[in-house]
Amino acid sequence: MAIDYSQLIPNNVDLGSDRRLQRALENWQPRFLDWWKDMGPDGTAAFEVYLRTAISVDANGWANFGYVKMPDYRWGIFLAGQDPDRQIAYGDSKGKPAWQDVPGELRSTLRRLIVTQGDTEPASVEQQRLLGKTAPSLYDLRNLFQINVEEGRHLWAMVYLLHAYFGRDGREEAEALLERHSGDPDKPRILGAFNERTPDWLSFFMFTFFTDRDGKYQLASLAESGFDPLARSCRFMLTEEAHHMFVGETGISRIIQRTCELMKEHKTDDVRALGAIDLPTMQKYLNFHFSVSLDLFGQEASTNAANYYTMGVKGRFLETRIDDDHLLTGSSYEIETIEDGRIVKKAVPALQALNERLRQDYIEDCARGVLRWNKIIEKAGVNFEMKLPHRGFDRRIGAFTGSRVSPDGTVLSEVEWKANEAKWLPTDEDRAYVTSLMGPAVVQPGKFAHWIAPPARGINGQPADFEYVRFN
Ligand code: BYC
Repeated sequence: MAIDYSQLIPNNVDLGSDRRLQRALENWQPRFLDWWKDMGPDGTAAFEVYLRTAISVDANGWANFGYVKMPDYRWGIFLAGQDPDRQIAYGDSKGKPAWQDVPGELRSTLRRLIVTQGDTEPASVEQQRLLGKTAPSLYDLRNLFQINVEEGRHLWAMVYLLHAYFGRDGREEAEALLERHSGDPDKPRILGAFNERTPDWLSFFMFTFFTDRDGKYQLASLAESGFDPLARSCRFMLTEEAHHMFVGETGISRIIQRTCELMKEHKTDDVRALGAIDLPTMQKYLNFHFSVSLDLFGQEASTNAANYYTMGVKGRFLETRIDDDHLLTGSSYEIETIEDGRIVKKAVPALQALNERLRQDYIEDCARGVLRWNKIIEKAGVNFEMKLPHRGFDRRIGAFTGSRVSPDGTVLSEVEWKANEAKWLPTDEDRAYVTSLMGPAVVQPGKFAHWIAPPARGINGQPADFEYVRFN
């Protein structure tokens, strides 16, 4: 169904035919806008930003580019097209038609998953709200704002589901999504990574590379949900997520490129003296963001995950392309855990290991990106290799919690850890240095901060010196 932009809330769900639901969402809309004003990108209400807006959910040509003031962005409800013959692909309901409504017995489970997903979206906007002040270019500023408005829309996607399918409980949860805040000691966001700070652009690019990629994998699993409206919401969200990861990957690539250029030009490793970010510091930021994002996959052995799968509410990454029985009752999966101070492999029932399996898919995807970063370093003739740390490194959730594991996967004593921590994770001094580079935003079209290379190409075929943001 085409997106109807004549409505107060643009949508392709025929919202106008359900007056009650429409009114409820129209009530929530000003609350969302208040939240955007208070917690969204700071001091930007008058900026005109070259943004893309969805005009259709079809694969070809869904995006329309133009200048928009962010509070006027047409946040709306867009679900990918419906396949009337879609069947549930796994679990106890395998082969049954996908549910168009919430089965009573799955209500609280589905609500919880939708709330957890929804909570991350405004959280990330809150984490990034001050970054505009230090943008390294107009191009980067525009990309930040594009991500922010799309995370806002992802919140809308989950709020629609809560309002449309979960009655009063859903409406209360939708309110609460605006009341919890990232890092708030009393009402924090639900998942750990979304209470961390994103104080500088190195963190931002690492976040969009690593944490948005968790979004890709979680959304892909929810896109397999038997609850069809959730599956269709997530399918469309995934098309937007791709750009966020692109921003992260190319952002880091451009910092690496700049650093390597300076290293070669000045024949030195000490690029800090030249106002750039040294590769070891980037590696430490990578270690931090990777391990925080690994935590987002939950416990290695999880009965929650087994239940989600068996009940048909959350599948595996690309479930329908996997060649097995899609029940997993008789199979096992090897996870890593710590026993007697050593990392050991242990077979657990495959159903319980679904979080770990998804984490593995994610790690392989991250590794491909790191390989591309290393190609840039290699091509520049610099002798350095970026590496993903071991999955047990600095974890707060799951089997490695409470243990000390080095990036190469050795279990350490607390003393050994303390002696090396500053080599592996950003220190206060590293953070202060990176922050010191975040000067006032670079706002002349085509100019870039000293520590980052320009992008290979601009947005939507525009040149790098295009006026991506106009300040009013
Ligand atoms: N922090 O059995 P377990 C995105 C809790 S990112 C705090 O392993 P489960 C985005 C867990 O809730 C994608 N608590 O749990 C990216 C459970 O609590 P209870 C977000 C945690 O349910 C960038 C207990 O520990 N989407 O979209 O199998 C920008 C036992 O754990 C954490 C989703 O996450 C944690 N990290 O797995 C913008 C999808 N991990 O039951 C957006 C929806 C676990 O003991 N969520 N716990 O009270 C889920 O599928 C699952 O909730 C999780 C956890 C995979 C997160």
